[in-house]
Amino acid sequence: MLRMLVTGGAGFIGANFVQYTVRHHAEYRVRVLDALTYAGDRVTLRSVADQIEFIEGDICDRGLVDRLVAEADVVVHFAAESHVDNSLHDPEPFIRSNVLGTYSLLEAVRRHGGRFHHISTDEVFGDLPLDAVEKFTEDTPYDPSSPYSASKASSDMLVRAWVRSFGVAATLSNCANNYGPYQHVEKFIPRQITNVLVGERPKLYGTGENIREWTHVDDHNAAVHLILTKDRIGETYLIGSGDERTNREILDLILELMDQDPDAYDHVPDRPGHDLRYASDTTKIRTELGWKPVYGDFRAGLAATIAWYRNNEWWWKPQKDSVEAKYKLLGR
Ligand code: NAD
Ligand code: TDX
Repeated sequence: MLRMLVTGGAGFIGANFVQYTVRHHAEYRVRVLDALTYAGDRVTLRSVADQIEFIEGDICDRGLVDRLVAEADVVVHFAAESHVDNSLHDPEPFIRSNVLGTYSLLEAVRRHGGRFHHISTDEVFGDLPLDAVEKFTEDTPYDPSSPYSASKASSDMLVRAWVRSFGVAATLSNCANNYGPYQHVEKFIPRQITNVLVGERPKLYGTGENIREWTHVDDHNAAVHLILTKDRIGETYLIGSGDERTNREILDLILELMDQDPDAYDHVPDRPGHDLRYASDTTKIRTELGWKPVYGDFRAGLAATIAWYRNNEWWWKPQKDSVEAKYKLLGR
């Protein structure tokens, strides 16, 4: 058995990763380290609670991290502040958790050895014009726009430096926008679905022409597992479905799938510095590692996600009012 430490395992992607690992990878004994911020909830792991160990704690707690890393063979690092709008309102937690937290983990891995995989985002590259065919590659220079993406870019740079200078056995992946069950209601797709469910109108930032490349969370997590099976230390892989859509298209589809009027939504003021388009060239992970997304049909994946939110109100409802109150203050 390999001992795996998953940071941020009570959040959206981390919890799906832990569930996926328990279901498909019996070779790992999983331990989760999560600070249970507003974005993390133990209840998200209840279906696997008996098969994992959960530790409530902060990745910036150097003593705790040192002990847990010493007891792990593999560390998969998801923990982060993850919402762009929050970073525009208050950047500090982003610098702390995303930069200092990653530093604290890297120092522990430097001392104790073991494999480290760092989860990052395509937002580190900045954005692409709306009308271009160009995509990000692993060699695209970093050019982050928001405090969130700047903090993730910093963490990626730290990982690369620790590989080169200290020989830390790390890999990195930069994934496109994820969707699926257990995504926090502050994020675009869950916010609009749950708005419809509570009788609020969905909210579209600006013109709605911004483009994202939506990738199912299980496809992301399958890619991470594939990377873990290979010893390509120091390598970075882009992950993305290739399915690019404007925000307005996504909203149209949500309204259609939820039997709403096509114009039953509000335009709200745009996000400051709003990135226009993200799109990743995923040739490297497809050809080197043989990864390809299983969730090819976005419409079906979105319908399943809508059904999940419909059936799991107990999970998201407690957060909904406070999230909307926060958006109201931001005017969005
Ligand atoms: P999330 O906000 O849903 O979950 C983050 C988790 O990390 C929460 O459980 C939270 O409690 C925990 N956490 C935060 N700060 C912590 C700290 N200091 N110590 C310990 N735990 C802490 O985020 P997510 O959407 O699941 O994203 C997970 C990772 O994937 C992040 O690194 C993010 O940058 C990256 N990513 C996300 C997306 C996406 O579309 N959501 C896409 C690409 C990459
Ligand atoms: O109410 C909304 N209306 C709206 O039009 C919200 C919340 C968002 N939007 C727009 C902004 C973006 O163009 O939808 C798009 C997606 O927004 P988010 O869900 O906030 O995602 P994004 O900013 O693209 O970042 C996400 O993908 C990359 C994740 O939150 C990051 O953690 C990840 O790194």
